Amino acid sequence: MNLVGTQKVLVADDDTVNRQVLAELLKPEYTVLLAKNGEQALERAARHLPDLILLDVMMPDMDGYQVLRSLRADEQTANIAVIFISGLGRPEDEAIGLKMGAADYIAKPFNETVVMARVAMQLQMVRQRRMLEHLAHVDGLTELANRRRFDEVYETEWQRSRRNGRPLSLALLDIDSFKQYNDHYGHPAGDRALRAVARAVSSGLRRPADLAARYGGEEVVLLMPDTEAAQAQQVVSAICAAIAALQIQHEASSVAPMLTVSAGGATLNGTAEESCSDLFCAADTLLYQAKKAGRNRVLW
Ligand code: GH3
Ligand code: MG
Ligand code: MG
Ligand code: MG
Repeated sequence: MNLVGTQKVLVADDDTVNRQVLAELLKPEYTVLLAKNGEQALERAARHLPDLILLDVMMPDMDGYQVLRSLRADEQTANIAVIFISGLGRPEDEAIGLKMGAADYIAKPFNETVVMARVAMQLQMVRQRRMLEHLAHVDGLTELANRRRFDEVYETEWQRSRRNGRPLSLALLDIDSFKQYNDHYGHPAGDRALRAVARAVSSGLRRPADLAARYGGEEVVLLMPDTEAAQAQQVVSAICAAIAALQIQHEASSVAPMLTVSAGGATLNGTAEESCSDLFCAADTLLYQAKKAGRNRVLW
């Protein structure tokens, strides 16, 4: 996530001089992208996902209003901040732009200092919004997604799987004898072990759409869209093996002299009549059975 580093600004204007003046103005502080018409603006926005778009209103073929509507209609670009920069300078024009969802409106001819100040203010708000989203979605200790994030993604992926008939795999991982680990090595060591486990889980995921979230204290849930049971089970087994291979010493474990995990997994096969809590319950039941059967194993 782009919380630090240079922010990207896309300037979309059919007037060559305007484009150049704005580019020169912004270049010392930001990465500047240029588009000379609406179509190019949409293409560059989708490809580069800029933090902010300075968007001319009057352009031939596709005007700025249409560009903004198309941006909002596409999930990927829907939240990109847009400042209209327009020769239409009446208060009514400004009101129209803001009602459409533009973050700000600058009338031409523009004052360079004011443009820079307004751009800086919008980019500051973009950073703050990203930071809040990060805090709302990420678990502070492990840096995995948190349960709130998991619930959102799970709902979306479950619906998608029902719609397109593709499999959806879910697994629950739980550290074995972790209470004894804390009792034996202390809570701070437990936290470090938990972070190491989280890193191993993250590195073990194969696809960008896979999600690992901290579901409870020492429980991690894995969501693997479009993944068959056999394939998902392989991923989870490899993750469990990688965790054991970390060789985190655990003398007090009832299982092995090192930290191990147990896992239960289940796969929704698109056509099934189950609810999303059924899939979760199936994985949870198998986790319970994995514990009962002696821990340090994966059941599907
Ligand atoms: P089992 O093999 O059956 O899973 O046994 P367990 O001891 O791991 O299971 P249990 O659910 O009884 O205990 C989980 C322990 O995880 C209890 C708690 O002290 C520890 N735990 C939960 N969250 C954290 C955390 O954030 N940091 C640390 N250090 N420990 C945690
Ligand atoms: Mg124009
Ligand atoms: Mg537990
Ligand atoms: Mg446990």
